[in-house]
Amino acid sequence: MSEPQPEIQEPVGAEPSAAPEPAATEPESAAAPEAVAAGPQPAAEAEPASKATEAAPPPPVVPPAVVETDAQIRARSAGMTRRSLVVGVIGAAAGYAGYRWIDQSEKDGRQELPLRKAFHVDADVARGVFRERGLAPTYSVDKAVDLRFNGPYGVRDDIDVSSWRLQMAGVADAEKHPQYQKDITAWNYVMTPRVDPNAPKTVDSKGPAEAPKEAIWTRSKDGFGAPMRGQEEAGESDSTLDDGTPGISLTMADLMKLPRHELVTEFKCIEGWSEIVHWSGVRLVDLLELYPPAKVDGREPRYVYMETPYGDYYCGYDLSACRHPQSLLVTEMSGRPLTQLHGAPLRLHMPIKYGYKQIKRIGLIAYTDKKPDDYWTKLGYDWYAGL
Ligand SMILES: Nc1nc2c(c(=O)[nH]1)N[C@H]1C(S)=C(S)[C@@H](COP(=O)(O)O)O[C@H]1N2
Ligand SMILES: [Mo]
Repeated sequence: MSEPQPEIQEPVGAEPSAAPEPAATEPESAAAPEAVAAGPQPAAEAEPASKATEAAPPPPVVPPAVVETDAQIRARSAGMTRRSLVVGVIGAAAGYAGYRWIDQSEKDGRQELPLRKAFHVDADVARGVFRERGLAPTYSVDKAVDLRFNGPYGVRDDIDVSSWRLQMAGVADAEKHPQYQKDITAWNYVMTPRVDPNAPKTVDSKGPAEAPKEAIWTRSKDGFGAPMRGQEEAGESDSTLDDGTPGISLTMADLMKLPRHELVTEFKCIEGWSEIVHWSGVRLVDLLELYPPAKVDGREPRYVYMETPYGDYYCGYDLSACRHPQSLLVTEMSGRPLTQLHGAPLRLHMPIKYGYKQIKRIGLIAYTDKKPDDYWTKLGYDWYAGL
């Protein structure tokens, strides 16, 4: 990684540095020293040896990606050419116009930095005005590497991707959509216990270290045989939907109707490592525009909550962060379908946030006006996780 660290790394206010150092404060290290996958820190065995055997999500039924990356937009507005990246069209001209001012304000290397310093007394203002509207730096695709594996929560077993749905709650006029469901919590995701002696050790923390013939982890059932939720250290999410919550239930084909985008950005884990990654998928903002939030007390809800199927891992976000033009719902990394361990069939990349907000295997996106629960916040980390 020869690229210089981007300027936006500089924290505004105290919050990023206020996030506890994983090694020092990780409760799991004290409570369960044998557990390898303690926190958002790098796993000992970084690369899954099982890539080839993992089930891939259904091939995207989409026209070939005709997209323009933010890098390209920016390069063009700066009068440069970037031939290494895909050329194409952007989904919405309106969106493009809306972001142009960002690109222009950025082309000389984030001119707003001095302003950010002036605002440091008010972290909320700074966050809203600068951090979440500024673009993270982008790179040419030849700088990208295959992202290491780092977090097992919610991806310990293999999901049958044909059973995957993206549930959405809090959507305006949900019942008017053909994908409306009276109870989106009743959906049954089909999980297969992973049987893979080569899987990274981090997925072994709830099973025997060497178990070639047996499942390395099995989801518990409750007394009625239903899969139990929130089975990891942080426990069940406070933001879990009530049974009987209506919403919409999207298939991958529904998602693939959105314009494809590619992005080459730096992924940063709070532990201190970072890697430049080539992501492909659809913009979260495009999904949110297609299925906008229902008003709460006459206005937009402030937050978005996401969780894995059965809620083992979960994250909360400001709606504004989700509308950031680089917040991407990822289906492919390095030009290949996501592997199970990297969050197949759908994960989030949000380059304005640390890795622990970049949830893998998203099963639910819910609008809410109540600050959502968050896996690592429960364990002492900063809720915003901003860069
Ligand atoms: N479902 C899920 N998403 C997750 C995690 C996890 O454990 N489970 N870990 C987070 C953290 S701390 C990091 S650094 C990245 C790691 O993603 P990777 O394994 O694809 O590198 O995923 C984030 N999203
Ligand atoms: Mo992380």
